[in-house]
Order: sequence, then structure tokens, then C-alpha cells
Amino acid sequence: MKKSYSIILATTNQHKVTEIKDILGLDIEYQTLSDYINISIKEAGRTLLENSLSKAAFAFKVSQKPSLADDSGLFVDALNGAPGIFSARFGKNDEHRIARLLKEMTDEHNRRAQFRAVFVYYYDINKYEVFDGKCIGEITIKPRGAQGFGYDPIFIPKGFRKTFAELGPKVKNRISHRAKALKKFKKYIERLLL
Ligand code: ITT
Repeated sequence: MKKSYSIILATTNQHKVTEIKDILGLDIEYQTLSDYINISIKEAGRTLLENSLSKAAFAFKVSQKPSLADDSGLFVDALNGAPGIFSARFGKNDEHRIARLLKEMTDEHNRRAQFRAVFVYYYDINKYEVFDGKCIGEITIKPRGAQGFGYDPIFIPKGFRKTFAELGPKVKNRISHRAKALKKFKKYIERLLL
């Protein structure tokens, strides 16, 4: 493995940075967009892929280094896929976003939902690879647990009885949408780094 290899993580979400590093477990240098520029990129796309691609392309433009972006969200069946690509903008903070989602799910028996993540690895002008992952599960009635971030306290992955926020990073980083997408990315990048 080339230890001198560095990737720009094109995200402003520190929780994502921690999860990405943990999941990849690669002995490489990570930088973030804030090492180069102090702005947050406005998400204007209609899909996770469009948003992820614009974040990765922007990070490549400012750093001239390979960049990895993650656009993700929670897609709830009974809400026709909402909040989906608007997951980060569904309320002013995690608490408000969760409260709004649970309110919209009041008396709803169909609790099925899925987290989705689309990663774009952008390594040269107009040259990029896409890696996606999803994790299916159910929305709880009330928030439970204190670990993780975002909607973790209200999401129970299939096959478990606890929320991501109760299960903690060891389990989450093995089965999550992010873990599944990054497993594909790791396979791809390891071939290049060896
Ligand atoms: P960047 O765009 O800077 O990467 P962001 O938080 O705005 O950071 P997104 O636009 O991809 O990222 O929004 C994803 C939102 O979806 C995130 O803020 C959470 O609310 C939610 N989300 C995504 N993955 C999650 C996870 O693993 N656990 C809980 N919530 C998650």
C-alpha cells in the first residue's frame, strides 16, 4: 500500500469522515475539503448521484487530488421516499428532522425505510467511478440510543431489534449503506494502490 497516497473526503459532515475512515481502514492520508477552502457546497441535484458527483468534482477542482464524496439519505416507503435526497434539509438539526419525520409517520403501520448512499470517486477531469449501497430496515415509534448521527436513533436495520444509535459503530460500520458502498470502493482502490 502506498502510504503517501491521499484522498480528499468531499464532505463537511464529521460523522461521515469518522465512519469512512473506520470502514475503509486504509493506511493512506485523508484530507477534507476544509483543508483547501472554507465553504459548504449547495446541493442542487435531483438525485444522490448528481449531488455526490458535484461534490466530488468540486473537491477535485480545488485540490487537484482524487476526491471521494458521499451523498446519502433516508427513504421512507410510507412517505413516498421522503425525506430522501432532502434528508439533510428536512429540519434545522437532527432533533428537528427526527421529530418531523416521526410526526409525519404518526399512526402509520408501514414503517419500512432504507438508507442509501452514493459515493463518487473523482480522480481526473470528467473521470470518476460510482459506488452505491443501501440498508433496509424500519422506523421506530420513538428515538432510541445515543450513538451515531442523523436519523440513527429511529432506524432499526433488518435482522436487528436495536436502532443504529443503540447498536453503535462496530455493527453499523459492518452493515450500513455506507459500509456496503465503501466495501466496493475499497476493492477498487486496493487494486490501484497495491
Ligand atoms: P455533506 O453534504 O457535506 O457530505 P451532509 O450531512 O449534508 O454532509 P448529505 O447531504 O449526504 O450530507 O445528507 C445526508 C443526510 O442524511 C445526513 O445529514 C443525515 O441526516 C442523513 N444520513 C445519511 N447517512 C446517515 C446515517 O448513516 N445515519 C443517520 N443519518 C444519515
